[in-house]
Amino acid sequence: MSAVATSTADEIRKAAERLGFVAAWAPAALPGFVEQRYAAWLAAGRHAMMGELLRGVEVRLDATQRFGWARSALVLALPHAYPQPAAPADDGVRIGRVGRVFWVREQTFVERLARPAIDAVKQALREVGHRARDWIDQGPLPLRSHAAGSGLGWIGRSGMLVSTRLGTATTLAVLLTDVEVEPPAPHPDRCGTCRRCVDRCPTGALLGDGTLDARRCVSYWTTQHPGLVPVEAWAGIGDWVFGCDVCQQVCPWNARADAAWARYVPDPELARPDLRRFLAPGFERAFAGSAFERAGRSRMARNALIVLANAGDPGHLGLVRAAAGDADPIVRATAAHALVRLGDRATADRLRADPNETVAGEAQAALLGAAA
Ligand code: B12
Ligand code: SF4
Ligand code: SF4
Repeated sequence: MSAVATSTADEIRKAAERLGFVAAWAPAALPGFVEQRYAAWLAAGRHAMMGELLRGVEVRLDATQRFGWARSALVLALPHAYPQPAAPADDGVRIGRVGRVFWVREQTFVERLARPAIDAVKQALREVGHRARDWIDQGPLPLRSHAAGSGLGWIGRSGMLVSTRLGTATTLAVLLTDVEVEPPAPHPDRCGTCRRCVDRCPTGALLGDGTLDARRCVSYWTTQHPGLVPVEAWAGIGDWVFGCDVCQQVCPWNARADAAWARYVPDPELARPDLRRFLAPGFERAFAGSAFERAGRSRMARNALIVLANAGDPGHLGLVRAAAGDADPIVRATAAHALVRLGDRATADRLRADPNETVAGEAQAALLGAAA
């Protein structure tokens, strides 16, 4: 745990822990090798189409450039090892899996929920004359690097921050502050000879050095990638309709992790969603405030069609045929491939005459691909 220099820092950490966070201090500045790793990752194109990761890299990796007052980072982890809720007992098409972190509804699953607690920590700092600025989730600060710098855990071969107590199921936030702290002792790497995550990743995305190639990662394709998902990536996606947890499910440090922040309440409709709801009207209302809503209906309908195609059950053809008439060309183009996979070439053939060039081209490619 962090060897903080001041009793103020210790008091603030305890205040954060009373609010439900697992908290630890790190220096604001990151070790030089973090930037080298990050730059090498970008140079190799491993960020796929996540262009935002390229922006403002210097500031991203050295927050003290923009916030000259910053001396430390208070790392706040919220555990989310809540159990999977039972699927609703209806006739829904609940064959898609969702990454555990996305089972709570509140957008951006931590921002709204955690905001009052984070503001309370900031207020505690203000009361003792210190300033702070926060970053939660998708912001530009490299949250895992700050967390590794705080000694809360280590960067596993899965790329995740791993803690012996909490496993990998933690959502991270960081407060930059002007509190002076001593650098804590780094957490020893406890992966040892284990390589389960690397070996079991369905797409070989993990490189073995704690980084991944997003161009191969199911989580990237299903949550971040805009537009069409190339058919070559479909097999790896399997039944993951949003996110992917395989590299965490196989991690031995998750076997006993069961801590969950009290305000996290997993929603059965998010943990095992009815795929029909991604393809029918009313998506925004059904998934208001969820990570699905943030991703948007087009991506979720696309993902649902891929899962339906991968399931290979012609009983789902009715849903896929309806998607062939969807207003969204990404959905129609994905439907063309799904139709062919489920054995309905006739409807796919009609899409060759679609007024949208991409849809017509994908229908043609799907039919030719199946014939080859
Ligand atoms: C882009 C992104 C993604 C991308 C790329 C992921 C990746 N591995 O790079 C995609 C879409 C694939 C993704 C997937 C997931 N993500 Co994501 N993602 C992010 C985001 C926004 C930026 C990550 C980033 O900059 N990646 C680029 C790489 C190169 O940087 P990095 O991962 O930080 O790696 C650095 C460290 O490992 C450091 N390092 C290595 N060793 C050491 C040692 C020390 C001592 C130090 C100081 C540093 C250090 O060197 C690397 C280079 O700088 C962060 C939020 C944030 N702002 O940080 C969430 C975040 C990393 N994601 C998170 C989650 C939960 C997920 C998923 C589990 C979601 C899911 N179920 O599908 C998967 C897990 C995939 C995986 N195995 O990593 C959590 C991780 C929590 C944790 N306990 O680790 C974060 C922190 C969000 C949050 N608020 O909690 N994600
Ligand atoms: S999230 Fe899934 S695809 Fe991505 S690295 Fe982990 S196991 Fe592989
Ligand atoms: S599965 Fe094994 S190698 Fe991967 S992060 Fe967990 S302990 Fe480390």
